[in-house]
Amino acid sequence: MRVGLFSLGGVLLVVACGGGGTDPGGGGGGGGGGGGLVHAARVTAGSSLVFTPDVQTIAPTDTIYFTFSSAVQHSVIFDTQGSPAGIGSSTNVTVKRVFPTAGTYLYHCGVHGPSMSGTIQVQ
Ligand SMILES: [Cu+2]
Repeated sequence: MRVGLFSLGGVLLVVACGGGGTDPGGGGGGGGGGGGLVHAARVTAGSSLVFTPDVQTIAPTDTIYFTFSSAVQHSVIFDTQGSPAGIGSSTNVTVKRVFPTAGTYLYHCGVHGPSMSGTIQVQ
């Protein structure tokens, strides 16, 4: 679990990601009901060979969490120039990425190929 310290106007806030274990945001959507300082979205891949949602829309500098929620191996390979680093083949993991620049970012799973693909819309 990650604990961050933010100093806001002289008030010291401790923001802990909600939920249990190592999954940031737990069942929430990130932010944990604390300050609402982090804008986040999630894409999940489980035992079905799809990314859900297959099109996710975020704002520039938002954080997106890729969660591989089962024992089935997945990876993320970004196909669009200017994308953040890809995610290596793994199971039961959550990895966060930030997209600083507006654009349309295509990606696919390196394990299951182009039939398992998705899009991040940053606008
Ligand atoms: Cu996959």
